[in-house]
Amino acid sequence: MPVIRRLSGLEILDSRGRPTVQATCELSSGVMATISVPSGASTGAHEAHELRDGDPQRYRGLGCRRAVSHIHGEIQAALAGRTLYDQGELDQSLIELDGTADKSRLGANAILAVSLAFARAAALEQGVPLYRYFAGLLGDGEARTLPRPTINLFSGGKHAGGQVSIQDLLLVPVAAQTMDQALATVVEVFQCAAELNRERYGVRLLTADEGGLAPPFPSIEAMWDDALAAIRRAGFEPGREVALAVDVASSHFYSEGYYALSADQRLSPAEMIDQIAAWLTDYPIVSVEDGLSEEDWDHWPDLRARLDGRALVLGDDFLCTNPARIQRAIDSGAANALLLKVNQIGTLTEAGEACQLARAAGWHVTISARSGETEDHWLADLAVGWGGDHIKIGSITQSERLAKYNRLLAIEAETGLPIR
Ligand code: 2PG
Ligand code: MG
Repeated sequence: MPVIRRLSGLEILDSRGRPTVQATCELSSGVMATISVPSGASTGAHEAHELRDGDPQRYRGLGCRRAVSHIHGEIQAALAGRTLYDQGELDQSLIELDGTADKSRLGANAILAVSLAFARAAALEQGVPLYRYFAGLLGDGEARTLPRPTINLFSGGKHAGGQVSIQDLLLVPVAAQTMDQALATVVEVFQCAAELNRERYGVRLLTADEGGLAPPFPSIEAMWDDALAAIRRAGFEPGREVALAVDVASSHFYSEGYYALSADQRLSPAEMIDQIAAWLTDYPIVSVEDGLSEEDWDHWPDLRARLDGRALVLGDDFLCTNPARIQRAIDSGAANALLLKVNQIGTLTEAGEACQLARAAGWHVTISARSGETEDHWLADLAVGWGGDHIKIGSITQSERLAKYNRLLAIEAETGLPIR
């Protein structure tokens, strides 16, 4: 059983140049592991609390020195020297030590960094790859499939200049049989889309927070049309070989009961659902994330009923990887898929509960990165270990994203597992 000898933290920078938290966990066996946590931009209102320093003179208030000091300080003092039965016991101790519902005292960033660093150290101590350690948290320790990637092509909303309100248009390489084929397919479509952007808008390859292209589309439909044109130009058949997914991220343009989809479109929830259904008729969309706002509980069941059997109704900000919100959504028939982001809830154990709850309800699970990422690639192991149906990492242009795609390629080469 692992005994923590030492914990330390470090403030590092994420892919947007904003501070985030790295933690190192040393066990009494001498095994040491370091891990870093991501951070979002289009965050849900019900996410666990990232502790930031608030000093406007330093990183515009976003410093993480306080969170880091909790790792060396209070958390280490409480945990060092204790024999921990397992991940569950560690995470429960962290939750109790913090004592708040949203982890705001010690910081969800500090708590998650320790939770994950312990996981990586425990996997090393057990001599198993990280994906097998994760698989052991929810099941028998066997990984059986690789997740199918959903990969950002175009970006809008809070991840780009807001030129279109919806946040991510993603490619889903539905015919790919291997991770290698999936990536080769998407890279080809991406290159064709970049060429099209140059021809239509005269812009060279400029990318948004997650590496997606973000030209000045005149409308949302122009963005969908360009995606289809790029798929065709790359020699693939839209729908049969490459489908589309969307993160509408609609909480960010919802206010007082209306969705400000564009300058001249202020839609009621029913009109918003009609609009999404119309996109599904015109384009091969297989997954719709946050089609409605995180507070619009009344209308999510209508959205699900309308899209059932056609596309996944995926909750991100809406569910916040929070077991209580997921249970409410299951009970009210409000969604049928969970976007799982470990830092929305703050420990591996609670994220695991969220995953199992969704699975038990027959839901689909997409394991997701954040817009602020680091070069760490534990997310790939998590998606394999927890049997994610899809993984959402971002585009294929930036190393904080590619670290995870490359890790998936390495796991594929090592295990020969099939893609879902
Ligand atoms: C999302 C994520 C990732 P963020 O909304 O799904 O794309 O964005 O990390 O900014 O919340
Ligand atoms: Mg989202």
